[in-house]
Amino acid sequence: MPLYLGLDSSTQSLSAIVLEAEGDQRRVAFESSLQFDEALPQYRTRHGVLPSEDPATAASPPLLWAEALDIMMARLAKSGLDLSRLAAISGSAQQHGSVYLNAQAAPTLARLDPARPLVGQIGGIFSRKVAPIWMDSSTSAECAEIEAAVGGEQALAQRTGSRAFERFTAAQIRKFSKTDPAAYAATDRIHLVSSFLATLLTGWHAPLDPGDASGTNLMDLGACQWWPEAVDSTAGGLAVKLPTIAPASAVVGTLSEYWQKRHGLPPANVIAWSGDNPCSLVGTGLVREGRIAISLGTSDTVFGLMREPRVDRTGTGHVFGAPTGEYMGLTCFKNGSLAREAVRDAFGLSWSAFSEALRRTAPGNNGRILLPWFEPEITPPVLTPGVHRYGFEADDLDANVRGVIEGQQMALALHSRWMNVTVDSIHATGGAAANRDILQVMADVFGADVYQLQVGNSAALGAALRALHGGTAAEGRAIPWDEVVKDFAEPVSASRLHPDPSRHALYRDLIDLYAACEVHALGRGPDPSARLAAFRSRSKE
Ligand code: XUL
Repeated sequence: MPLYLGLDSSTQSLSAIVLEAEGDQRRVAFESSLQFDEALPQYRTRHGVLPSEDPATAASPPLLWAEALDIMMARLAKSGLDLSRLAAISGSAQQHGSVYLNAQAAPTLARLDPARPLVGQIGGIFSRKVAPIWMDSSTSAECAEIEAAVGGEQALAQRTGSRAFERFTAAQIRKFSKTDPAAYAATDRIHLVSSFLATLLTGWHAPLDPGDASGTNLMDLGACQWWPEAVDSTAGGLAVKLPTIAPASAVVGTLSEYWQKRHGLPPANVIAWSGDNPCSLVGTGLVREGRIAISLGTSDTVFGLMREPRVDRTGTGHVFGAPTGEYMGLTCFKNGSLAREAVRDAFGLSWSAFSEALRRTAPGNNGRILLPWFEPEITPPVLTPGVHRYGFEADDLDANVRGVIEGQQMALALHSRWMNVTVDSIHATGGAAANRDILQVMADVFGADVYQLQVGNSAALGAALRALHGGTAAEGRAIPWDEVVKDFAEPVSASRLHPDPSRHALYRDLIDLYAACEVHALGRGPDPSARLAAFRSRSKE
């Protein structure tokens, strides 16, 4: 029976899932994960990111991702699986991050020595040692410049699916071209994390898929090709430095001889890699419109499939290409797991003590609200971090625990309204989706059933399912998406959490107050403290 490998290079870790599948017989045959900070401490990352004095900048070493890939392939080789059956590989990667390669990259990757580790051989292929990643918010000036050059925010959003965002690749490339023009000139190819890792596997410059390319602010969403106006407005000479864009299910090469000889792997097809969110769309089984998924990971994201691109006129969300060839709507929050951890650590709690605090506090937090901006935030845009507490102090354990979870869930609900989806059920994924107390708050805030999924890492699973989809299509036996995700990405019915109608009614009111707190904290509206006090006395009646 053929095997399909999905890899997921996220902010903090690299994971792998191997599926064994033929007809109705299908199972997860291998799963493994390595945390960057622990497995590769020599890179000195914290949560996968290089320390920086400036909270607005965030970068990671691309060599770290390459070394992790080599280690994971070695683990796979030792898994005991009959890898001669490995038919196809695909991958998922954190979105937006960019890797800058010089002209040495192509010849170096074409003649790697399988007797030696990858990392010792590719040190010379980078024109920039670090890769700016999605957590970077240092490019507001470049965003404004790009929008002005293409005719404004709406023009850019209509064409590319998003207004200019600091973490998107166009603004990052522009900043690099301005601050280090010599290194920019020495750059032969700019990959996203996804296409960089695919390139390491195939040994030549791999194309990008439309899902990840739509996270650059450079792709024409309708044509699934680079939009020359945005490309030319971003940096001089950029067009020739960008990879090509291929359909998400395209075979972009085969596993190069390096991997075959080094780890005893076959010349398996490599299917275009994509971003973690497009992969998670498949990994949470959302191949039909009408349901949404919420991923509670390093970033918290809310997303769903769209048949037609409905661009967000408020400028909050994004429309990306979906692996099915359709579209997906997405809103991203930077203060995800690190914000939950910040509260847990501030009180020295274990996760079970954190959950206990959540259980013993009243839904609605007695009208107390926390805006969880521990780091600069993406949604809404907050460049200077700062946690805002309305009605309580920083040392109140219970109010902070409930405050961070309710604040995040209300922000997810508020800022996904633009997608215009009637949400009756949510597929929950990401590390924190294992916590049913958090998911109950999600169900109550959204007024929707919430399901957990069998496979926790939906991005890695989605990558493996994309390998299955692309791999079988390449052999001329294409499988419809419904069947691809069947069994693997189905919600577990026994895991269903129902919303409580009275709690949902309470959150429907509180969410307006949450929105008022956001507007106030951003300096654009009055202090809502009196409204919160009125809410508190009403809920005591
Ligand atoms: C999405 C986004 C994050 C990253 C990291 O737009 O920035 O979700 O993909 O996971």
